[in-house]
Amino acid sequence: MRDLAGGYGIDLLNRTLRPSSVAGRLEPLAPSGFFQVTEIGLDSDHIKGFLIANSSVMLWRNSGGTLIKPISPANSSKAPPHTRLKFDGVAVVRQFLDADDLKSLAQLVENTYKLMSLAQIPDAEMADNFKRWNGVWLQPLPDFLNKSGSNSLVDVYGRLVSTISQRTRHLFGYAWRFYPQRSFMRRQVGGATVPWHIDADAAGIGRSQSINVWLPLDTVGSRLPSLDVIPASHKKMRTLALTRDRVYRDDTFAASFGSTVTPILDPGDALVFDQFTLHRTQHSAVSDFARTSCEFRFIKMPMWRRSFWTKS
Ligand SMILES: O=C(O)CCC(=O)C(=O)O
Repeated sequence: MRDLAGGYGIDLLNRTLRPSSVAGRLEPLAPSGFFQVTEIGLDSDHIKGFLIANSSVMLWRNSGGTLIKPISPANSSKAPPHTRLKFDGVAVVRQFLDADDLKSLAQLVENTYKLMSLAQIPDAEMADNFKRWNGVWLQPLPDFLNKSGSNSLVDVYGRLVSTISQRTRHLFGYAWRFYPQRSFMRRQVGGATVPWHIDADAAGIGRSQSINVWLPLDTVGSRLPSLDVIPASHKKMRTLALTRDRVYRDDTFAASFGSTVTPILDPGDALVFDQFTLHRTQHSAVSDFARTSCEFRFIKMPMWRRSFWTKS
């Protein structure tokens, strides 16, 4: 038996086995070369165990230990984030933000919510979204902050956009451009959850390529809900007609795309996913919670616009 406490890196979106909080042990399953992970204390209705060998992972659920399916090799912790994003449609990036940037983001969000609840919101759409789902769109945010006399927060916002854009481009490719029109902060209260969907239709992206850099400001995946995601669902979802009708929201429909993974994330970690990856608010979440997150979306320019962009 091999003790995991040394920080054995099983990725599987790091759902439970994390270097700092590993509670499991690896038992070699001769002669397969696989290892069985036991004693890992997973949620009863979710993944119960893994079989891993090099970069391949298989998992099974509670019911009778049946293997479900191999997870794409891209899920290996060794694969770089852009490879995981390409093959799985989702990648966890630990410490995407450093401690200072995280602190700035948390302060920006806190102060913005304070101002939004006190001040008049001149932008009608911004006011409506704040009222309906407690969301704060980023496109009109600098103007709102300026008009509220909070020029220093405009600077903080500008610096954060620049840092998050640079990091995204460094990890996922230099063609990605920040898309404030479809980016926002969200403070979910009272257990409001979002059902299965893809951002391409539900968030009205309207671009052929887009990713979401999802940054929770609370630890999620244990007491507070993370996101459930279905790795590799983006490949097939990309081929279907976009529709806002119920079919994408349906559990059976989503289950036909494969198993769900639910990463545990700390503030500063990012879950980065393709606009066609099926996801929802973690289903096993408690019914009454308050949790804050930011969604920085990025798009890729068409080739002709990219060369124009670089010249201008
Ligand atoms: O924050 C959540 O729980 C869901 C977020 C989400 O799925 C989205 O905005 O696309």
